[in-house]
Amino acid sequence: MKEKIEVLRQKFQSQMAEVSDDSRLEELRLSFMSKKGAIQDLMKELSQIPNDQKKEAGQLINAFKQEVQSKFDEKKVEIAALAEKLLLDATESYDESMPSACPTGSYHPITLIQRELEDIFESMGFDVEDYNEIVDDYHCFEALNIPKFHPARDMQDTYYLSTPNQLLKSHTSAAQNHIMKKYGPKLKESGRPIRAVFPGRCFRNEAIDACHENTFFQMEGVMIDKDISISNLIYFMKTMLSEVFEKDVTVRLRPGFFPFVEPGFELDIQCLICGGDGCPSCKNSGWLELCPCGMIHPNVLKHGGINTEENPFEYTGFAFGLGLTRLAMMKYGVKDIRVFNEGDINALSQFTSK
Ligand code: FA5
Repeated sequence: MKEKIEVLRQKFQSQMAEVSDDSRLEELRLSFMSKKGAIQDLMKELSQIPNDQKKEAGQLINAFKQEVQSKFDEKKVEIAALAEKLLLDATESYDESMPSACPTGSYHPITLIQRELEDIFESMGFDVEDYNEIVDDYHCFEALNIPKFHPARDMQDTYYLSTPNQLLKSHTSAAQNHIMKKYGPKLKESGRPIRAVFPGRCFRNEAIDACHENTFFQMEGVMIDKDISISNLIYFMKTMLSEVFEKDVTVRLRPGFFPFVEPGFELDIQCLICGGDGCPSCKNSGWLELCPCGMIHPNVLKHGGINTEENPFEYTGFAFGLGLTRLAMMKYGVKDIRVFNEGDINALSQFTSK
């Protein structure tokens, strides 16, 4: 056994001398230390050795194994140090005298709350989707059962591009049609319900005040399957709000009109800035409109290719359009929505996620 180990040691040392990077080191480690490696072969040979020599042979193998392992550890440190040196040499502008504690940036509060919500919805099986900021009239309005000259368009006056038919999306609902077309086939082929949230920046030609901006964020969500009802909608809204605020918040559900849902609701949250007494953040009403929602209108499901003319109620679903910027106001106690777009680093860098 002694001789065999010595031969192996020589082989190991000569191969190790050639190694200069991590991947080659790992290859060598496997060829010696893995279950099919050279040291394991030695262990197998132990069974053929006479009993009175077994103990000594076992100790020799173990000592060799430890020796090999420590050489690997040393080499790993050596390779890392070399890589760092090469990097420093390559960075010509490296200045050792620079202070090490450079100020770091922070995430915008809307990004923080958006990510938090994405995590919450992902944990409930929702896909997170992205969508364009420039959309066409069909996606923003027509596919949502808002034909040309419908009065509901007045509430969502937005900015139109000089390119015909192109506009800045006034709500995240503009992505509903795209989501239905993307996930509809899977719903029909394998029965996988459509569950998706899609956050995004929205634009409106709006009179700006403490709770209205012309550029703000929403997060839309849809769930479509057979037999989806208002109970499903209420369950998801409650779960989401209790996770975000980590405490009971007072909400109210009242009827709301949106041409793309039937029935439609307004979900309001009691203002967390004034506790419901009334302040500029809630337009002195004590309540803040946060998350309109409802059961998706049959025409919208038809536009999305989910239901057909012959079977217009095969699938049902709910949709909601959460005001992300307003949610951030409530979560972080920001009294004026304009703070979010002003770009004041002192104001924006105070927030952290939970
Ligand atoms: C809509 O935008 C609908 N698309 C929402 C919807 C989706 C209804 C799905 C039903 C089903 P609304 O215009 O109310 O609805 O806006 C939704 C939320 O966005 C509001 O509750 C509010 O929180 C926020 N929001 C709307 N306008 C502004 C604004 N100018 N500034 C800041 N937040 C706004």
